[in-house]
Amino acid sequence: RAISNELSSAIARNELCLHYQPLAKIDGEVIGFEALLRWQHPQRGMVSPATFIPVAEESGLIMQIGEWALREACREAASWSQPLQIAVNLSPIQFRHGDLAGLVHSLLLETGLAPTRLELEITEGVLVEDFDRGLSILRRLKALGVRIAMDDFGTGYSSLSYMQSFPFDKIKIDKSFISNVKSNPQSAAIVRAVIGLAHGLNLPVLAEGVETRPQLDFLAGEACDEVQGYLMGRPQPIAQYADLIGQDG
Ligand code: G
Ligand code: G
Ligand code: MN
Ligand code: NA
Repeated sequence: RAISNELSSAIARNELCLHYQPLAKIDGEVIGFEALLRWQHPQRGMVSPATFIPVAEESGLIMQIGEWALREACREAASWSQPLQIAVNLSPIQFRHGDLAGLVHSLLLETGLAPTRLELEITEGVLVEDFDRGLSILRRLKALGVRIAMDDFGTGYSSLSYMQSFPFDKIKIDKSFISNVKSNPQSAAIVRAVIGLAHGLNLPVLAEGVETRPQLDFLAGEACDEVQGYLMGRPQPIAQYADLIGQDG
């Protein structure tokens, strides 16, 4: 069967789950987790979101899957003893249809999660596709008290122009820059410049895809605020991080 057909029944069959990856201060203190979708397919095994998110976006299933991920992440985080941040990725398609701000509002009420603990990660696609609509939804989300992070920063077309349109709460530097930071002076210069840009805008900046100690040391030397990557912790079922969320069960 085509993957899009199977995807349409994945929620009902309980085949989707979330893995959680730590978000840390540069000194290593864990301040939250990013929720990352996983599809446990009965025959294909673990299907990467890099494969099925584009399929879900094309078929429109991203509306249901995105709502499922948001509800599940909020519900999970609301159960933790520690009031850590929970970051959830949004697809630009979720801004195009339906009532995203209304959905987030009702999910916060439904789960009891404090709005300030929720961070929504968006890419500039949200503002490329329909600027006025995207901006208006972002403003309504912000008015709810949730935080908005610009994800994959540096990989799009004109990231800079969007930085003056909306008060983002965080910039996440794409991992493609971090992986080359010790081998490529251009990458190092870009990372340094993006950190400078973020700080000039009074925004904290997070480096994604930190895998090695030398990368971490470079980022600390550049006063990067936060880090995420295999060095600090892989995306895993939340049970693997029970000590961090204050549940030892
Ligand atoms: O998790 P990696 O773990 O392989 O994720 C691959 C891609 O899938 C990333 O670009 C990530 O942002 C995206 N992704 C993971 N989970 C979600 C989700 O819940 N919603 C959306 N829209 N994208 C997600
Ligand atoms: O697009 P977004 O930034 O949401 O996606 C995060 C992606 O990065 C996920 O696929 C996640 O599994 C992956 N990731 C997280 N940490 C690392 C890392 O240290 N190295 C690599 N190569 N990928 C990572
Ligand atoms: Mn992300
Ligand atoms: Na990213």
